[in-house]
Amino acid sequence: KPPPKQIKIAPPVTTTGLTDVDVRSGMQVAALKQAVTDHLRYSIGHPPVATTLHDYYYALALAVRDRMQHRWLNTLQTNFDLKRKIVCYLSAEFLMGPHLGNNLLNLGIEQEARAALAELGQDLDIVLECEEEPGLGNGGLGRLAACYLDSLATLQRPAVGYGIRYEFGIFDQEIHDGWQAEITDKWLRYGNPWEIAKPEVAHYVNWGGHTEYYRDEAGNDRVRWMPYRVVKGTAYDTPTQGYGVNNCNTLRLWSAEAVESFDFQAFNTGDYYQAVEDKIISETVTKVLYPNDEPQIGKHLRLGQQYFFVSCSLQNMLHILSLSGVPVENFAERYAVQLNDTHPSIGVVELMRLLVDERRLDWDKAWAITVQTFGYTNHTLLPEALETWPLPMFQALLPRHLEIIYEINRRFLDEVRARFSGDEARVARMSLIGEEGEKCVRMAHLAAVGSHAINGVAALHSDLLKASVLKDFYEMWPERFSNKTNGVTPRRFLALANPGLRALLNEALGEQWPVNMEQLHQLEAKADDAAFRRKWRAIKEANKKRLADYILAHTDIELDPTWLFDIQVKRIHEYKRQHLNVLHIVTLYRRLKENPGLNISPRAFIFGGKAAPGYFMAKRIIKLINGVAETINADPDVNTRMKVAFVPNFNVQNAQLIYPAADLSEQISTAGKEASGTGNMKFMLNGALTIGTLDGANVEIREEVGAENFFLFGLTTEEVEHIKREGYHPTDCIASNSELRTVLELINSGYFSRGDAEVFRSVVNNLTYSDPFLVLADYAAYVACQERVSAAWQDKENWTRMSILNTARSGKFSSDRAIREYCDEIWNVQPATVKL
Ligand code: GLG
Repeated sequence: KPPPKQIKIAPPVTTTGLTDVDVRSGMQVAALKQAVTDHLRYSIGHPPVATTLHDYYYALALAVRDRMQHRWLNTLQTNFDLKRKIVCYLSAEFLMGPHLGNNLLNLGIEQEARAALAELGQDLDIVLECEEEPGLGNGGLGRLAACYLDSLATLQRPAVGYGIRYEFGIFDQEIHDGWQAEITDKWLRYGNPWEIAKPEVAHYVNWGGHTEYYRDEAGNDRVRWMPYRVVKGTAYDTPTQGYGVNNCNTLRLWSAEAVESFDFQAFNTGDYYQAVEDKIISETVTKVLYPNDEPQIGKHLRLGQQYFFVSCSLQNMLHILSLSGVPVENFAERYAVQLNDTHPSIGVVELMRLLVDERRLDWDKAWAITVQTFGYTNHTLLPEALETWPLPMFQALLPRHLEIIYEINRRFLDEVRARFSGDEARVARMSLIGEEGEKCVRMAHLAAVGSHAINGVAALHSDLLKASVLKDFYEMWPERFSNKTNGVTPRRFLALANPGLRALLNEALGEQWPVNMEQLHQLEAKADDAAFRRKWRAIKEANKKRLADYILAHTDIELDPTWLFDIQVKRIHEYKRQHLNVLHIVTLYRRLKENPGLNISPRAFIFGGKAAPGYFMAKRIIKLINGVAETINADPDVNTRMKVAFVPNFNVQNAQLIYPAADLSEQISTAGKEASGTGNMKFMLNGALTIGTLDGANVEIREEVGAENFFLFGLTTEEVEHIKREGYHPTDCIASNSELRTVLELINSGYFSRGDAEVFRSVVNNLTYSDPFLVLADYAAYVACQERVSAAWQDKENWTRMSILNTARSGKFSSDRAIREYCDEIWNVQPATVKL
């Protein structure tokens, strides 16, 4: 039969004269306005009398998503047609932050949306505040994954972010009487306009049980995994739009459900109540994000989460591969899979299982594919953060994987013995199984053995990685190691967060800088232009006013935007040393009390950050900051020259107000402990000067901006190690520094805790008798460095010059640079332009 004639159907015309194509994809004000109105009516369905501000947010979000949908589908089709290699970024965390503002920016329709809402009587800025941000991450690691998705799309690289759709993300932090209180993050409560549920995209994940051996038709010995339970993972897709391009990639998050027709007969009792219980247990898997940043948590369910999302993701890749008719042997030519820390490193074993047990490839072929596929990024050297799983727990959950690990290990250790014959100590050190104390699986070793590329996240960290945690692996495979210094997206953290500066940069440099951050170097010439400096200062002051308003609304603390804004925002952790910052504040306070005429630069000390709910010392540090704030802010002797504020619930949304308002960025971790830091980069982008140690990416920030524009203090990594080797005695620091002694005594006396001397005893004792992060050893240098800051602030013009130079020289820290390096040196993934 001849094919039916193609009939052209004219798009229906709405009463406004817009075609429905326009209403779904038009980028002009009229189309957007009509789209919002339509979504209010057809998607949300409240009568005008019940329409809320949130409804406007939701309707605009849906209208924006429609515009992305078009681009997203074209991207998927283009990738499929061109059979391009795809980056699969596996991460247990994606800290995306609010989507609406960012998507408007990346689509280039902010002004149009603003005007469309205005015609409907709404203010875009107020509507933007309605968004509940998806807090599916703890801190730097999760936010890095989000920045990388932004750059991948912007650089037109085919990519999928694979992760977990936690029903509850990172807890909301409230401050009650100075203490942190954790509130469940019910982010899905009012729906999520950005995700598209794909219930038909589902994979089944096994748990527990045992393995059986059998002989296949060809006479080969094979293994069958007889699980105790099966959980179903379904996909939820969030399109991630590139900036100024049509490319729109996918963030695919897996949600766990029960398999009701659990049809392994031996286990199927047909009991309805059992089935409901099964549903509850299954759904638990993706219920909540573990709120631990650095230390590993070692919980059964956490391993379950990791295996769940990794298995779904790898099955999904195999499924798509066979859809496109590519043989499984070509897996590594089509997928570059990156392990964001060891959390997804069970993927190495799972891919082996899928290839050997299910696709019946022979071991060597499967192993070659696996190693060629994976890359591993290490994010920390802290021993307490390196993941290991006790063997009994691992065996109970993943019996087949443990067998495969033993086989990987057997072959690997043979290789080690062949290379380093007679060195049994090395063999024991490198084994995938730790034997000292409780036997365990070492996930970093697994990731290193199963990946062709291993990288750290800043130059110093990559060097330390090769010299410490993965030294033996570096000696075995030096060619696998490289550095990929972290980066942050200038779209969200400069263009979106700092519209004032964006306008000035557009005026001075044109509009290409958000995708070509090296152009910022052209600002260097402007640093000597007094009129430009005036504009620069006015923008900074307006940003400080904006933050001061926010802080007043959320804490009742009033800050003066003409003061120096000295800011430390990040997770609360002893190695990040928020308490060192506090010691300086108390020092300054005492000096002012004793010498009221002292000439200091008036300063607002601003903190923000969450503590892991079970981290005793971190929670005390929050209480200490708030105690010191309460005392100082209420003291008329000093509060015209210094104040302290703790911004509750630090998240991506308020971070966008905080970074642009900073004059001084606190990056004061113990040298060798902060792998990179990325907040340091966000501050620099926005023209803050850094006070910092030679740690993580601070080293490279200082290199880029020049030593004269950076406030350096403190022990180096080698000095820290030396002191620790020699035996560190914090009491010596106290004995030789009477000011430090007085400061500690004041804190210990109950002065900052309404007379209760118990509250901070543990903090002071810890510093006095143990001080594992050398706070006291760096105290004097830090205080002296802060005096240099104070003096530098007095020279407004020069401070502004330095501020401009910080932004001008921040180009290296764009995530575009980082992603180009990953694509060229690890993933071998090329750009693919998407046309509409
Ligand atoms: C880690 C490190 C940070 C690093 C981040 C991203 O502690 O120093 O910047 O990953 O690589 N847990 C983290 O946030």
